[in-house]
Amino acid sequence: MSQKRILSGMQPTNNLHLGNYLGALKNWVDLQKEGAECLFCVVDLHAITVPQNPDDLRRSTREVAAAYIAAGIDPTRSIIFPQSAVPGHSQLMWLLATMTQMGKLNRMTQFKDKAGKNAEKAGLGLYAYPVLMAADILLYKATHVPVGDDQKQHLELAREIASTFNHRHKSELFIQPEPYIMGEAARVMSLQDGSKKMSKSDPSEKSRISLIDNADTIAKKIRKARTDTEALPDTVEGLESRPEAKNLVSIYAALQGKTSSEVLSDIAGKQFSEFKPMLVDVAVDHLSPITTRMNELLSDTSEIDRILKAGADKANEIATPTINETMEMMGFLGLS
Ligand code: AQP
Repeated sequence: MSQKRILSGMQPTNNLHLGNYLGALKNWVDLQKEGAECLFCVVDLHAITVPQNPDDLRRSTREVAAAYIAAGIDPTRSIIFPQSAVPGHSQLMWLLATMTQMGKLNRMTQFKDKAGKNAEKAGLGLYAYPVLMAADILLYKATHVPVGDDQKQHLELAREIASTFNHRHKSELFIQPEPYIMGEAARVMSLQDGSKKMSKSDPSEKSRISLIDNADTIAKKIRKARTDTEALPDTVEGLESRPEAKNLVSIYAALQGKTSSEVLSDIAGKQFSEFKPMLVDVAVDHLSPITTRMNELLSDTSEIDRILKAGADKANEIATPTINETMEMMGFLGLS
C-alpha cells in the first residue's frame, strides 16, 4: 500500500470546541487536500467509556459529523461514519484484547488521569479504551494516525499489539501505523485557566469556544477570558511565564495560519483591552461560516444520517476482509 491511509476520530461527548478544531479538525482538512485516503469516524463507542445520556449521545454524534463537514471534510472524498455502525471495531477489539497484557494497560496515563482516585470504580471500557483504539486503527490498516501528545502512548500500544498478532500468527496482516505529526502543535488551553487544556468535559462553558457558539457568545467568552495586566511582549519568550496571554496569542495566530512569533510583531505593546476585540474579529470571521454551515446541516438530520450510513457502508467494505482474515488466522470456522 503506497498511498497514505489516515484514520482519526473524535468523541461525541459534547459539542466540539476551538481546541478540537485547531488541534485536529483543521489538520484533517489539510490532509484531505493533500490527497490522502482519509477515514474520519465519530467514536461513539469510545464516548460510552464514561456514562452518556442516550439522547445526548445521538445529538452529539450528528453534531460532530456536522462539524467535520462544516469545517471542510468532504464526504465524497473522505469516509465519515459513526464507529458503532461498523461492527468490526468491537469484534477486533475483543480479539486483540486477548493478546494485550494488563501490565501494558496499567501504564497508560490517560486511564490514570481519567479514572483519578476512583480507579477501582472505573469501568472496564475506560481501562480497555486503548485496545479499542488499536482495533480502530488496525481494522483499516491505517498507515498514519494524526495524534496529539495525549494519544502517542496509545498509538505505541497499537503498534505493539500489531507486532504481537503478526508474530503469534507468523503473518504480516497488520501494518505498523505511524504517528502523523502536524505542523506547530496547536494545544489550545482553557479560557479560564491557561494551565488546563480546553476540553469538552470542562463543567464551565466559559472555558471553551464551542463550534456552535454565535458571534455574541464568542465575543462574550473572549472578553471574559482570564488574562494578566501586562502589555503583550514582542517575543515568544516574553509569553513563557504568562500561560493565559500565551494561549490567546497562539489562538489568534493559529486562526490566521501564522505562528505566534509572526503575529507578535503586529500586536506587541498592546493591552488586552485592545487585543481582545482583535481576537474576537478574527475568531468570528473564521468560525462564523463553520457555525452557519453546521446549523444548516443539523436542520435536516436525515441528510446527515444518509451521509453517515453511506460512509459506514464504505468503511465496512474495508473492515470486513480484515476481520475475516484475522478470524481465519486465529482458527475460527468463519461460518457467518
Ligand atoms: N485543547 C485542545 N487543543 C488541541 N487539540 C485538542 N484536542 C482535544 N482538545 C484539544 C484534539 O481533538 C481531537 C479529538 O479529541 P477527542 O474527542 O478524542 O477528545 P479529547 O482529546 O479527550 O478532547 P476533549 O475535548 O478534552 O474531550 P473530553 O472532554 O470528552 O475528554 C484529538 O485529536 C485531540 O488531540
